[in-house]
Formats: sequence, structure tokens, C-alpha cells
Amino acid sequence: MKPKKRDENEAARGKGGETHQIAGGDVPVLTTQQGTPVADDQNSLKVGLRGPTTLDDFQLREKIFHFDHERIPERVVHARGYAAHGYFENYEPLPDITSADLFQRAGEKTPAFVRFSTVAGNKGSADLARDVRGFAVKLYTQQGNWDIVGNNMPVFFIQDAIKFPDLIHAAKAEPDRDFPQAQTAHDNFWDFISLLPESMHMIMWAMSDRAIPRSFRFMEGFGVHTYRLVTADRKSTFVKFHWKPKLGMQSVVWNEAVKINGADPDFHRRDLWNAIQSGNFPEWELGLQLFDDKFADEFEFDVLDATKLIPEEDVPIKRVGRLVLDRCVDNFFAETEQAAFCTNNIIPGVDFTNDPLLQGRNFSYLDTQVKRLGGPNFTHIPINAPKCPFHHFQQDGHMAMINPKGRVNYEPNSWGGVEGGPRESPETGFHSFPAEEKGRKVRERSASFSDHYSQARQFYISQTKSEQRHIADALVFELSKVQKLAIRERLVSHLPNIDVKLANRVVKGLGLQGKVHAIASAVVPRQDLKPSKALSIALNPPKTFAGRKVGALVTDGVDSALLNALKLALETEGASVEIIAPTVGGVEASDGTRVVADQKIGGGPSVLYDAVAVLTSEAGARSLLKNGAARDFIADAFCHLKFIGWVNAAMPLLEKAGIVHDLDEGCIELTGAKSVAQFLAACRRIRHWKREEAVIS
Ligand code: HDE
Repeated sequence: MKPKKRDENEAARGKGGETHQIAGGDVPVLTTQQGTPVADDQNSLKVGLRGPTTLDDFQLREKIFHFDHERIPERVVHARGYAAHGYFENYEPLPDITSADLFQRAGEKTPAFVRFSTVAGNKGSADLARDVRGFAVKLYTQQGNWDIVGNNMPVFFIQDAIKFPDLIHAAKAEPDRDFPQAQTAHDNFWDFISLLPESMHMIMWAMSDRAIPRSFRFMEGFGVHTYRLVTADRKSTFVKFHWKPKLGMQSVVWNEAVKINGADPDFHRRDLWNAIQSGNFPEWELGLQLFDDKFADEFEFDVLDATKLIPEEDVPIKRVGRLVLDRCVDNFFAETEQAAFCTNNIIPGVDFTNDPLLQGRNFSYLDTQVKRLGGPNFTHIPINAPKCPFHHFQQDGHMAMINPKGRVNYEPNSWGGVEGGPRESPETGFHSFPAEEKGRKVRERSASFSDHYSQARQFYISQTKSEQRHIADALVFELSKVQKLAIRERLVSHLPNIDVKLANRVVKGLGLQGKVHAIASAVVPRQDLKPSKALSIALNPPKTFAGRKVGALVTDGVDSALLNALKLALETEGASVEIIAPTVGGVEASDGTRVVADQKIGGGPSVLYDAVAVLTSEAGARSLLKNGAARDFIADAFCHLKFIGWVNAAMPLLEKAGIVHDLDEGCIELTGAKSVAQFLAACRRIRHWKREEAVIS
């Protein structure tokens, strides 16, 4: 076979009809890993055309061998994740709070890498699981890498690291059957939780809308633990870290989440990718909640207890800088998969506290990277390597990439100068905060950790009526999947300690009337904690529709002036429109122009959009009357409390979708630019909450 040189994508055919694409011009020659040029990558080496494959086919063996080893263990938790590069920009020097280098100069940018994740599901699980989201930030500072490995909820399920393996075993798929995937709605999870009263505050968060975010861009992030910030003269301030999304918070409703998982299991990663690729860089502000020993001593709860938060109303948040994500990864595996976040990566000016969860994490993260990345040299992988100068005498090990030159690999040494290698720096080096520690060595938990319900109640009463209903519905949903009655009953018996109305609602939803009594609590739950507005998503609505997307259902004959007015209004707002048409080939608009479609009906269900517009012509509407996906598009948008823009010509379709008699002020007739402006103004409220009573049984 002698392939002729042709267009790079044009194939030459081998004797068996197989495709051969040939190098030449700018197209490089394919080689083995050793650099040996490859003549034929379509056929293994055989004895005769149909004969056995020979053992000396080094080319085949190398290729298959490498493929066999492509996978590394996925993260034991937070396996499903997505990341991007960006930077942190500091607002003002903070020398009175911390000596951390990145906070010393206004406007200074520190490179960052941020990975978002779900917790329970495997690497290939769907994005809209009801779950906590990881929010892990790696800051490549001039004094080393600082990782703030946080979540999108400010508290956690457990108080002591020793319970983490149990928590995760219980949450993940059950070991005999290996299901359910990425779901806590099963017996083992709720069995464990029902025996763990300390988890009740986190359960309120995990059953709330925070667990089904619209996208990573609309989530808050939290460092969770209390840390210390330390000044050059060793003055310590306690701190809790917060990330506040610029576009505001937004979640989906549960029925929507379930459907998104089917329609686009990559919904969250696609959203982040698209936002960055289109230049709409997601942004968060870093907030510090700073407090001193006096506050810590007087606060109702132990600041070392990760199941508690400090309401923003008690300690306001100081916004000190912004985090911008402006670059997608070049290679998912090399960067996102190999990124090794470690809570123990801190820098001078930052320090740990004795939070027993944090102390355990500091062991776990370093340990897990060795397993996952195959040895102690994972810091040699570019995504994990510091971007500041670094020098040490650590050496060798699997895959050592950065190796010291010269004779000296120990210190102290007497070689001196450059030859002697790096030396200590008492002045710029890391000093632990010299906290006084004393006490008996005990395996016990402090009584200051024993109030399990008061803040769970505070969270619950801080939610709007809708949000409270969602928490109750989530509990009913999850517990309805639990098969063992005793587990359902035991879990529900915690709820009267949080809120009697919540308990009654869940009791009713599970048909457990008369069977549930409040479980004894270690300390009497407080009723006097005031609602904290900051804990609700709905009470902190975004002021903009920017970053959101409208799905416009169109057919041939769509009013082009109206469609253009809608596009213009949304683009001016920083939002976008996606066109959904009977075929992906698009439609012909009223003025004869061609409208290119982004999705075919059915491929772009309304769950993928923040609001919808039904812009069919009359004939187009009639042609869709038997199209179930078109009906669902409208009916779902209505049930999911979305704002719906519609044209009169679409009436037959609205009727078929069963909403004509229910059109409310969330359904806005679009007749021209003025009504488009009204529609956009409504969309800024994201959902028409008032409709909820009408669509929920
Ligand atoms: Fe993690 N956690 N965790 N965790 N965690 C991991 O580290 C662990 C906890 C969090 O995008 C693992 O590299 C223990 C709280 C995030 O790569 C592992 C305890 C919070 C990520 C681990 C906790 C988190 C992880 C698995 C209890 C919020 C993903 C792979 C003491 C503040 C980071 C890995 C990424 C990942 C252990 C509790 C957040 C096994 C032992 C609390 C965002 O080391």
C-alpha cells in the first residue's frame, strides 16, 4: 500500500479498506512514546495477513499498555468535579489582620485554580444530585500555595474527623448492591444520620435549595472551619472564609433537578465552560468574618465546632478581594483530575485552629494524594507546583521530575554559598501561632459541642415559606425511599426539636401520624436565636438577569422583529437566548430571514433555561400540538415557576400544555419592545414564587 499525499483530512485506504491519514507539511509524524516514527497505526504486526499477532510488536504493546493505565483512582469523595483557572485580586493592604503576602498590596493579582464538585457521586455521576458542593480554591501565592478547601454550605455533618469514613460509607452507594448512585435517598444514609444528632443543622442545609444550585456561578462558598489570620507581630484574629457570587445566588427546584440530570447530566460543567469561553467570567468576592478571643468565649456555640456557623448579623463580613475565573483548563485530566487540594497547604499569616474536623483533614488530604497520584511527587505536576521559587532537599521517589543539581542534599552543611543550598529564614518563614495548649489526654467530646438543634432551627426559621416547604418536601422525598420504617421514624423524631410545624409536615408527608415523638436532646434547644436573612437564597435575590439564559421556542414564521427585540434586551442585560426549533436546521422567520437553531425541540427542554419565550407562529403552534416535548417545554416552565413570555399566535399550544386558564402575572404576553422590557424586568426575579401554591399539591 502506498498512500498518496493529499488533503490532511482525506483518507488513503489500506488493503482492508481501513483509513490512513498521512503526515506532511505542518502535520507532525506520529511516534511512539520513545519517539520512534510510526508507519502504520491501523494494523498490528501479524504473521501473514490473517495470522497471529507477534510478541515483538512493541508499537501495539506500548499503546495498549499505556491505555491500560490511563485511569487513576477517582477521589473517594468529591469525585465529580470541574475546575477553571483565574486570579484573586486584593482590594486593600491588610497588615493589621494578617501578614499573608497576597493581602499586602491593593490591586495585586494572585493566580488561582478553583474546583467545584459534588460529594457523594462517582466521577461520571450527574451534576444535579441533591448534594453538598465542594468549592476548593488553590491560591498560588508568592509565599507558597494556599488551599481553601471549602463547600457551598458553611457547616458540616460531623464534629470529629473520626466519623468521616462512616459518614461517607453511609452516604455512598450501599456496598452489597452498589446503588443508589449520587443520592442520599436510601436506608444507610438516613440510618446513620438518624443516629447522629450533631448532623441536624447540616441536614437542614442539605435538604434546602442550596443542595441543588442552578450552577457553580450562583453558589456561595465557605471555608467552614474557624481559622486564624496572624500578623507579623504574631497577633491572631479568628476568621471564617466566605465566597459571595457576583451574580447572586440561584437554585433550581427539585423536579427540575431530576429532569436536568436526564436532559444534560453535565449541566453545571457545561455552564462553567460556556460562561468562561464566552468571556462572561464568573466572579466571587472573598469575605472575612473576623472575631477575637472575647467574641469566641462569649458566643453561644463553640467556634471549633464545624456544625455551627456565626450569623453574618453577629459578625459582619468584610469583603477583601475578588476571585475571577477566566480560563478553562487545556486538559481535564492533567489539571482538574490531578489537582491535589490540601487543607494543610497554608502560608505565613494563616494558621489552623483546634477544630477536630480540620485537624483530621490536615492528615487526610496529604495522605489521599499519595494514593491518588501515585507517590510523594505530586507537587511536581504543574497544576500542583508552586508558582513562587521553591528550594528544598526532598528527593527521589516515583516520577521525580524536579531534581536537585549538585552534591549537597542535606542541611546543616558546611558547603556554604550557592553550593550549600537553601537555608532557613526566621524572618519570612512560617511560624505557627504560639497558642497556649494544656489539658489531659482524653478521647472525649467537649460539652460545648452538645447543642445539636438550636442552629438547625435558626436556619429553618430564616427561610421563606417556599424554602421551608422545599426542606420538608426533600425530607419526605428522601425518607419515602427509605425502606425500613424504624429509620424513617427515628429520623423524624429529631424534627420537633427543630420546628414542630416542620415535623408535622414531614410526618404527614410520610403518613406517620401519631407514631413520632421528639427524641431526647443533649441540651434543651434554644428558641431565641433570631432569623438570619443571609441564610436564605430567596431573601437575597440577584439584582440582575445577567449570566442567565432564556429558551425561545420558535417555528417557521416567528416574528423576527420580536425575536430581535428579545435578543437585544437580553444581551444588553448580559443574558442570552437559545433558540429551540422543530429541527436543528432552524426556521424561516416572518421576514424571510433564516433563524439558526441551538437545539431541536426535546433536546432543549425548558429545565435548561432560566425563563422561556414561546414565539411560534399560529401555523407553527398548530403543527406542534401533537409534539409532547413542545407541550412539556411549556408545562414544565410553568410548574417550575419560570417567567414565560408568549405570543398570541402560540395560544393553541399553551392550551394544549394546560396553562391557558392559569396564565398569571408571571406569564407575559410579548407584543413588542415594551413588553419585552416588562418580561426582562420580571425575569430578574428569577422565579414567580407566587405561583407555587397553584402548582404544588
Ligand atoms: Fe474533604 N476530602 N474531608 N471536606 N473535601 C477530600 O481529598 C476529608 C470536609 C472537600 O476538588 C479528599 O483530594 C475528611 C469538609 C472538598 O479536589 C479527602 C473530612 C469540607 C474536596 C477528604 C473532610 C470538605 C474534598 C478526597 C473530615 C468543607 C474536594 C480527595 C475530617 C470544608 C477537593 C481529596 C478537590 C476532598 C477528606 C471533611 C471539602 C479524602 C477526612 C468539612 C471541596 O482527603
